[in-house]
Amino acid sequence: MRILNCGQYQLDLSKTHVMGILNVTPDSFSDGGNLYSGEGLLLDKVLHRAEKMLADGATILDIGGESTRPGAVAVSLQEEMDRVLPVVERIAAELEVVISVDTSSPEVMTQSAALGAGLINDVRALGREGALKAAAATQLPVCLMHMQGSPATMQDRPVYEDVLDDVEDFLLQRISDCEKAGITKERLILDPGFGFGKTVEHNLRLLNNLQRLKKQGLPLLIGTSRKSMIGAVLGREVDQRLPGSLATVAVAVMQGAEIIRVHDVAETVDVVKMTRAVMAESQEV
Ligand code: YH5
Repeated sequence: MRILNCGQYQLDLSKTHVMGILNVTPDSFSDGGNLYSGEGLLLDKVLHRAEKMLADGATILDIGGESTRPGAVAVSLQEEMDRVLPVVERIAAELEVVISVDTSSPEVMTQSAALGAGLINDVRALGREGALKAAAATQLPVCLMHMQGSPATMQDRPVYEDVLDDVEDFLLQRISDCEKAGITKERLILDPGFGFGKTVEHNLRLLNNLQRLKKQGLPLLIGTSRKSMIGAVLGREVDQRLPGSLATVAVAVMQGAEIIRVHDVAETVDVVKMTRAVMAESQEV
């Protein structure tokens, strides 16, 4: 049985896991309802939203304090710590769920792990100074995501020789860098990084060819929820992208993605169940 050891919790990789997005950035306009008052982050509201996601069937919650949307400006380390750490601490104390921290900062990795986080999700694939070492020491699993460029400019004019080859080559290099730093393959998750330095065509090609990444034998995480590739195909604003997002989930589950990162947990859980039921048919006698 394939198992991912996330600190005190284990994830059974024969199942498809839904990871609920819990943004703790003041500018997360698309997430509905603000988690901030004039006084700052409202921890009770965050906890309430986390509980709802669990009740809806999420098995992982992804807590992020840095906006990595296209064009987003950098956040200071202190600001990121002030946003993320109290949330990790409170959820770890009150809920039974794997906590993922969406961070590129070594300090946030180290401190989140000490407070009970179970997974490191880094859109920069441990590329920051000190991140490989910090992540290695936590003993936690790490999601390595592909990005071309940086959030400030990545959508300006992304170009690839071949997006499938380039993403695969990058991730293979990072796997090797992780192994050298003492992070074994059993701890790694791969993610093609939808929307991170990619045109709509690049994103669609990646989604239609997830089997290529599956070949590495590592679990896959995909995050397409409400992203602009859906807006571009359907001509929908961000609050009208749920059906499009769900279609991408079915496509990813069919190709064996193990972790699906989404805003809309309840709807995604239904699509995952339905897709898995169809897939199970071929295994029956
Ligand atoms: C991801 O794909 N994405 S943050 C723009 C949007 C909607 C959503 C409205 N962290 C990923 O969710 N971590 C983010 O347009 C991630 N994989 C992993 N592993 C960006 C985001 C978003 C951006």
